[in-house]
Amino acid sequence: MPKDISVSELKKVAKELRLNIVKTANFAGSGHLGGSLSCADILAALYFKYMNVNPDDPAMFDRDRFILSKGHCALAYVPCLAMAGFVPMNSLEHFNHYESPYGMHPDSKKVRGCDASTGSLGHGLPMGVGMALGLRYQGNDTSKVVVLMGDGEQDEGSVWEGAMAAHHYKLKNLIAIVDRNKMMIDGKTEDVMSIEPIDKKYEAFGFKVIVCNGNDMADLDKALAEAWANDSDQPVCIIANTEKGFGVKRFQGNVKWHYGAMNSDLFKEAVADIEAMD
Ligand SMILES: Cc1ncc(C[n+]2csc(CCOP(=O)(O)OP(=O)(O)O)c2C)c(N)n1
Repeated sequence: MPKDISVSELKKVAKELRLNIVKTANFAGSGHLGGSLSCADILAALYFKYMNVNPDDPAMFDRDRFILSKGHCALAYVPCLAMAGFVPMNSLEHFNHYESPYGMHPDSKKVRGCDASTGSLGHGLPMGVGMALGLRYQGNDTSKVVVLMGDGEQDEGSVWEGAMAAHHYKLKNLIAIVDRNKMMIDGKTEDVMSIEPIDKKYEAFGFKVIVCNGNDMADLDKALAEAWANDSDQPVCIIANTEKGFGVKRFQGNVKWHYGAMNSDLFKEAVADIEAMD
């Protein structure tokens, strides 16, 4: 059951998450800023409104499961888990440091509240299929399994094997989200390996497809509400149109900021840009 939290409150959460993303990158020395900032609204809406999760009991059986298939964006995920109470906020200061529980990719054995170790792209959707089937076999037909993927990640063949299985097994509790920020590591998706029409592809694979603006909280909230209320026997795929680096002008739509390190001036500029967001 989604929590009663307004769009404007969720926007504030997303803004705070963006600030924590750039602060954590600053602690770490570098990070995947572009893809972390593009998906901040999605994570904020999932963890603060939609997903049934409990920081006091991270392994509770009836929780919703989340898989960060674009695992390089632990830079957004771990700060979100900290804000949601799963890990201490001050532990972010050691992100990606030697012997820290947090590397650039999340490790479910080390990060409290993390359901799946990821980083090798293309594995989250097949893992999500396994989790959703496992829940069904255990008699749980209410928990959602949410998988957040990148758009460049769609180039991995295993995504489509997972999609085929999700439809075959009628995994109606599975929600795939594609962070459609139009860029991957080395350029625009449509230049490197065209994925369009991505909505039609998921439709053809048997998904109920919802397209939204993933950086507009009101639109995203509508899309997630529809996904949560899915009463068909189809898995759901949300194509969330976003912008890489959203929130920091210098990073926005700039593939050079897929991964990078900020000097102190740039860090201050990034914080100021985010603080100026409405
Ligand atoms: C199997 C695999 N190949 C290569 C990489 C290296 N890699 C890390 S991020 C990235 C680009 C991913 O692009 P996208 O999925 O669009 O992510 P986003 O733009 O949202 O950060 C690549 C190729 C990886 N993590 N896994």
